[in-house]
Amino acid sequence: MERTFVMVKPDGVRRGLVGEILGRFERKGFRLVGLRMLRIGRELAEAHYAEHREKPFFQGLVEFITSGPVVAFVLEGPNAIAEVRKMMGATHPKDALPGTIRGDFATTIDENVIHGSASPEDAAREIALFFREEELL
Ligand code: RTP
Ligand code: MG
Repeated sequence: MERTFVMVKPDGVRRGLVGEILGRFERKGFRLVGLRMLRIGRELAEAHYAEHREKPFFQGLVEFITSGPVVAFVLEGPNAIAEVRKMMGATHPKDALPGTIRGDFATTIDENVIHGSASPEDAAREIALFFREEELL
């Protein structure tokens, strides 16, 4: 069993894709163990994307992720981290296959609809950034 952190980004919420995206993971068989809707502040955005602090796209990424509400959730299941990344598709939607979330719903790398943890270390760190232990059921 593994837990992963997933987030529908502001473009996905704005476009009304929350139900579609949550539904795909539920139908796949992952268990929803935590869920919250929030507007991310600059501090949390910079902590969440700390690995990209020195990248040229960092400021734009922080602007975007704080531009509107997101829906953050934790999923649990066998190989949840890798499976969720597979269902999300490649970072750049031009490389994401049809049938994946980014392949089906995104066209640009800046607004690519969804985030999912990339490793067990990232999952643990990101879950702790967004949820208190008692919020995970
Ligand atoms: P995420 O963290 O959002 O789930 O995306 P990811 O793991 O697939 O990609 P990552 O390398 O962690 O990049 C985080 C987000 O930064 C934006 N990005 N822009 N312009 C660029 O070259 C570039 N590279 C990355 C994307 O929006 C990506 O989702
Ligand atoms: Mg990433």
